[in-house]
Amino acid sequence: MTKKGRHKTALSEQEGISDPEITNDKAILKIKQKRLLSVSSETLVSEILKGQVTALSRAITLVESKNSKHLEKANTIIKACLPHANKSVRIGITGVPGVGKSTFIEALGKHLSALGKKVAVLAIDPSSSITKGSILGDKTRMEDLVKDSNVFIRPSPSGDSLGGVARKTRETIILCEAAGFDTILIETVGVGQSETAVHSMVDFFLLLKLAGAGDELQGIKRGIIEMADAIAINKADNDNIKHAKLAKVEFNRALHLYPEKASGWTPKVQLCSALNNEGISDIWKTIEDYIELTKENTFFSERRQEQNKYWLIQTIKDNLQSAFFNHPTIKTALVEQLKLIEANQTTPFVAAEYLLNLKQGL
Ligand SMILES: Nc1nc2c(ncn2[C@@H]2O[C@H](COP(=O)(O)OP(=O)(O)OP(=O)(O)O)[C@@H](O)[C@H]2O)c(=O)[nH]1
Ligand SMILES: [Mg+2]
Repeated sequence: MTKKGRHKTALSEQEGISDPEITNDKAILKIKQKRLLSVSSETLVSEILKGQVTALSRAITLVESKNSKHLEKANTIIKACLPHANKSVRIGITGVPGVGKSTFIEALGKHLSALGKKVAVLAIDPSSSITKGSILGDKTRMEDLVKDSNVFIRPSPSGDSLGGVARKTRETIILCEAAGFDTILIETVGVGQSETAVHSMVDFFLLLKLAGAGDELQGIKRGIIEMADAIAINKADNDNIKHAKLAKVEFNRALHLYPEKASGWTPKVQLCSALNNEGISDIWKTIEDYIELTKENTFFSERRQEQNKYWLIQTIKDNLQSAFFNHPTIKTALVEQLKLIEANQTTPFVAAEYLLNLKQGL
């Protein structure tokens, strides 16, 4: 199309204009970082405990920062918030891209807000740092929820490793709880390892599914079904209802094949339409039933203890790993050893031993 022709129809795109200087990313980051250190930890903690979301957001930014001064401050804040945390229900929501997680969270969030609950929505999506997909998507898809004063939405932190992102999310949960949020919803895309990370930080794990043409169980990892406390078949609306009902039968049958859960809970399969707001209150009722049962049989608190122990070990592993691989001497030596392996001049075991010994002497 010629330049002239572009303006003839309202449907044609206009050429973009460059960002004005004021939105220079680096400048904004610099200003934000300065601002973060200007408020004392004590002030932030007392504001968080009063439920002020600006302070909460700032503290989360400190948690997510890579700057060591920020992290030191973040640790002080988390420590002060810990005695006020733990008083919430943490729910993990997973499913393949496009299944309707964000739409579901919007519907559930509105339902909970109407019940007078305070809801924090977090996301674990290590891929978002590359694609920015979840941030953009959730901002547009959770439009109503963003405006709700009972709801706090924080997009996924960017991180290089799932371990790093997961640790930040766990600490963010503590801050949100201290700020009075009683229901924490954590969205994660059901591909890769992120659902295992989410499972190890929530009380209830909900798997969203779509009804297909009778091959529901194909292509789902066994592990994900085993983790699920409930399966919600979403988009059970219009022409899809028949398929959804059949899928429900099939999932129920499949769930019977799994051993009984340590929680004493029998996983449920339910239908919903997040878009039409149908089935949402039933799913919430299921979650409430689960919480009641597991609090009664003490599984709820035992599981949280187990999760804390798991995260202690996990954090040590993460730290050791990054201290090892980020050490400049090791970085250089690793490249050399990899070359030797390629040239068949050493074995992986000999090379590993050499590198580990090298690190010990550093
Ligand atoms: N018909 C129907 N469409 C739905 C329903 N829930 C979500 N959708 C549509 O499905 C599409 C994807 O929904 P999202 O909520 O963005 O899905 P998601 O799982 O969060 O996707 P990712 O964040 O990309 O992983 C959107 O176009 C929604 O409008 C539903 O219950 N019924
Ligand atoms: Mg989404």
